[in-house]
Amino acid sequence: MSLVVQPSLFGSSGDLGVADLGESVERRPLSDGAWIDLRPGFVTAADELFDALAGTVPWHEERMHMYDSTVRVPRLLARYAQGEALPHPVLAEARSALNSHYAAELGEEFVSAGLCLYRDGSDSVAWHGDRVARASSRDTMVAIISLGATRPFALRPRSGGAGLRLQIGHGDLLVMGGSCQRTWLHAIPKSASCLGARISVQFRPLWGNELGKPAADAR
Ligand SMILES: O=C(O)CCC(=O)C(=O)O
Repeated sequence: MSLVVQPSLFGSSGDLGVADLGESVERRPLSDGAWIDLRPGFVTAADELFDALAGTVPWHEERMHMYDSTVRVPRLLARYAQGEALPHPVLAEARSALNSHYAAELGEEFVSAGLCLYRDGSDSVAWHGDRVARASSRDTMVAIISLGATRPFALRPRSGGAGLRLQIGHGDLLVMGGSCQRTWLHAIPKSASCLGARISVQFRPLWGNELGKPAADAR
């Protein structure tokens, strides 16, 4: 698989690991009890982590049913269930830092990791709320680390009205929390101007876990 990466745009340097959360996390309340947290630069030396994940994760393509046909899911995927070894030690470090920061508020720990590889701007994820979490009356969280090309992360209220588009960059952390999976939708839209590949790592607690979903209908 050949991927276009833009090392000149990557500003990371120093030790590979994760930075502090604490007061560096900025919370933005949304409507209906949803919120997002942002922590730019959470992963340090993020270009090395990108290269390691791009090269070693067993990425696979999935297909989904759409009306009367089966179509290719426009991104590559990998999933790590609770208890399964993560593909890089920095991801274990990130999950542990997230658990220290969020477990009291979340009421449980992040356990699983889903990985997406957007090979270029024609890969995307359509508007959705995570399948298990959106059907539940419980609030939950999804913590996403973004690596590689900056892509707009779009959010809009399910009930209509103004949404927002965040530019989530290399090494940044975004956490969707509260009622976000039930009351808001999110998407990574296709982008004609995106010049490189992007990897996202989504940490989920057991309650919001997407694992076990039928591959054909993820949304
Ligand atoms: O790639 C991302 O940042 C979002 C992925 C996502 O929404 C999902 O896998 O459900």
